[in-house]
Amino acid sequence: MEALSELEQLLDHHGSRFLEVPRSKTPSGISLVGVPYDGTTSYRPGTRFGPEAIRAASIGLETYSPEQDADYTDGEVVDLGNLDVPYGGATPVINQVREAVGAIVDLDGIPLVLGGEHSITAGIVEALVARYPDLLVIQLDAHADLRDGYLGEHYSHASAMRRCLDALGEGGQLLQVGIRSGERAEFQELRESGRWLPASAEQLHSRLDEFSGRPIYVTLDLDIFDPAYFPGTGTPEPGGIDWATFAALLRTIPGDRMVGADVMELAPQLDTSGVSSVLAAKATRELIIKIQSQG
Ligand SMILES: [Mn+2]
Repeated sequence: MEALSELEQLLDHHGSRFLEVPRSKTPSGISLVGVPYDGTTSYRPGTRFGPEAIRAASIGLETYSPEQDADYTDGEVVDLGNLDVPYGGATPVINQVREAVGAIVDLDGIPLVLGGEHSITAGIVEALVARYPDLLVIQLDAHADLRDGYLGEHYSHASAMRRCLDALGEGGQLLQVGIRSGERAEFQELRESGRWLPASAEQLHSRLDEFSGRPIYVTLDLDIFDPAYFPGTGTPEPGGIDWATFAALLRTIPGDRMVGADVMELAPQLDTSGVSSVLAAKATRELIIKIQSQG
């Protein structure tokens, strides 16, 4: 029960909710938690407004997914609300995320984290690796995020995957899908490491064969989508994917092995049409249903 009271202290229980998912202070099944933080954002800020925008936009969505022929109400889902994070440097926030996700996992919840900026993922993965040392992280993203710190910040959002690799150590694995932006050294590492693959369902499917039976974490940086479909993000990068490609990628991932996921980098005010928030909410619904699915 210690983890539960610790978690309760970390959560803010006001505000809207995702679809019709009940608010709860206790993790149960898939447990949504928002992290409204954008303190290391290097270009255009605003992802701190992501979690609430995803919840607000979800009102326009159905609970049923035709693509997966399932309804999220078929399984257990709760919305824990947002972490009450301090603004400023990233380290206190990452510590809080690690503690909260650790508590969710200790209470047998499956974390589904709504960002916020991508640096947050390091705290999540650090917590998950403690429970799942052979974790496979699948990164869907435009950016390599392999810098070893950026602009003086160890936990920068430009270092998200470097910090995840630190956490994964020898036992864990990372696949970096759809990456199309980074510096020369990052791409050299991507090519040499074998971790890099295009946003192709066929290629992801065949790579996943190497990791059969391992627990999977999916980190979705929404800027993997083309700015034409998803302009509401801080560092948009032309040349991205469309919804159909995302759905195909998701189909290849075995949901019954997923131990968590996140949806990062929505900056809702950068898209006055609101469509980016709707896409983020739909991606969140699809991830919930994917985790609930047996395949
Ligand atoms: Mn990115």
